[in-house]
Amino acid sequence: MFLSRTVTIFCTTVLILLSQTLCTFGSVPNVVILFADDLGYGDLGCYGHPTSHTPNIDNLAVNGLRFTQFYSANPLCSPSRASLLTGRLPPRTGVWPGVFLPESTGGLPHNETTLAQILKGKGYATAIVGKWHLGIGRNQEYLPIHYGFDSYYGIPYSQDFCPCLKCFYPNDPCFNQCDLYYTGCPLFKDDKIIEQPTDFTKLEDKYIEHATNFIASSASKGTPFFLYYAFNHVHHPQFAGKRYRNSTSRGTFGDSLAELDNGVGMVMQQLQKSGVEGNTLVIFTSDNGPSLRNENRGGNGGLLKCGKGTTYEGGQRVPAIAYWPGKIQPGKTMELTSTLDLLPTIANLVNGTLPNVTLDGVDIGPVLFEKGKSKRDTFFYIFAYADPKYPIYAVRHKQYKAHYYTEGSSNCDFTHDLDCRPTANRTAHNPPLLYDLNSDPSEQYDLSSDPNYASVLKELDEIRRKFAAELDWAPAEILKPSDPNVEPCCNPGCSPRPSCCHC
Ligand code: CSN
Ligand code: MG
Repeated sequence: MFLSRTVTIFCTTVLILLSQTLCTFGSVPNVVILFADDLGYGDLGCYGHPTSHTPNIDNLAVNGLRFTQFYSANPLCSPSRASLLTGRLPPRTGVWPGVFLPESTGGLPHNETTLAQILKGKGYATAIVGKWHLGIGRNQEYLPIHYGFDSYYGIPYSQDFCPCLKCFYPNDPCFNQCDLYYTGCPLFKDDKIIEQPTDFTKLEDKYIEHATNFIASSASKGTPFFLYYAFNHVHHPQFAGKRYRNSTSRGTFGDSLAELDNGVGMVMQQLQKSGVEGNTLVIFTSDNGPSLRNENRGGNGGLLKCGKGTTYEGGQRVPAIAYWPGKIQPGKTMELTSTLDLLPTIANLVNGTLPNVTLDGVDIGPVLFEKGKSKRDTFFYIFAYADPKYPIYAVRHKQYKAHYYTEGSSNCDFTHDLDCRPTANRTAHNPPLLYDLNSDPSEQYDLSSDPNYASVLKELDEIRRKFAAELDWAPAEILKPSDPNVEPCCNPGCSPRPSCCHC
């Protein structure tokens, strides 16, 4: 009697465990994050650009969910990327102020938990292809393979931090300023440099090959996978290979964007070929708004004010599309959402363990899967060159946004709006500038002197004070001293630098 009961319980337990294993095995989705660099709200065909050629991304938008109020965590590259991978704002990650340079000794602190580590904990294969920009380190301790990624293939920072030799096939020079005093752009495989200087005209094809091989091999093994494909496109200097040079009517920016779009298409094609499209969550978005310092070779923020580097809408509201046939209904959502929300959303989706730290993201699963409301009703804008003395430049709560400080950016030089340019020094606003983003997404009509909005101002100010008081600032990683030996060189110890770093 006792024995048979034990056997029954044992057998039932085994059955439950077995069926759970089988069911989770079939249902744990793959995750693909396609992350563009400096792509503005107005740059894609599906966001209204008249001459961009983005058929693959537009197809994701038609068959997926397109966001109209999705925010990158910060208007600049390194802080934005740290926040994407951790779900935490730059003061908490320590990735402030500004961006890592090739000789920076700092990087994403190792006590941060990345989305890759969470997924690794659930048995995922993980890969990053493309731009990292979260540090290299004296002993390469800040490269992605130390943050939960099984493999890395890419250039670890922006391609203007290298002398730009040739950007377009067959032999077109690169436009815009590139830093001639740095070593040639290093292409890393894991922690080894395999090419220096990198040939931009062949780069995207190599990225595509790595990304699609990773999908194919993970899928054939039946291993769930996480691919983080961080394009160097469409950051300046723009580049593209043979097929895309002069392929669009939008000039060099359009050519670079068309090549990015092809990368998206090749990833989607591989997901189909490997039979995993129906079991993969794909997110496409951008690290920050458009660079507006390159005149007609720059990006476009559409109807939003200013761009990269600023806390106006153009700096942080970015295009975003979520795609998962059968799970995400096609359409458009106006829900307030952010790159900060991806970590908690994906962690919950796969039943992963959230790190025991303060997160700035919320689970937006209901927005993705149920046409529901976002749990987020507030967004805090922190300047690109964050400073604890001026911790929060602007707050959005529901449709209202108050700017307590505004400042232009070198990334927006030459644009028509003087508020965006580097000559617009930090300006404190008391009362703050107040905009209703539902009726005025372009931030043109300040409501702060209208007595009808006094209570809105008061509420926003309370939210801001409370958050500023609670916000902890990790030591500034980007202010760590620089060391020329950190700058990647395939011939360590050679001279004369930088030209000897040529392999
Ligand atoms: S970023 O772009 O690295 O993608 O953020 O390439 O803000 O001084 C930003 N900046 C060079 C850049 C300089 C960049 C800056
Ligand atoms: Mg960027």
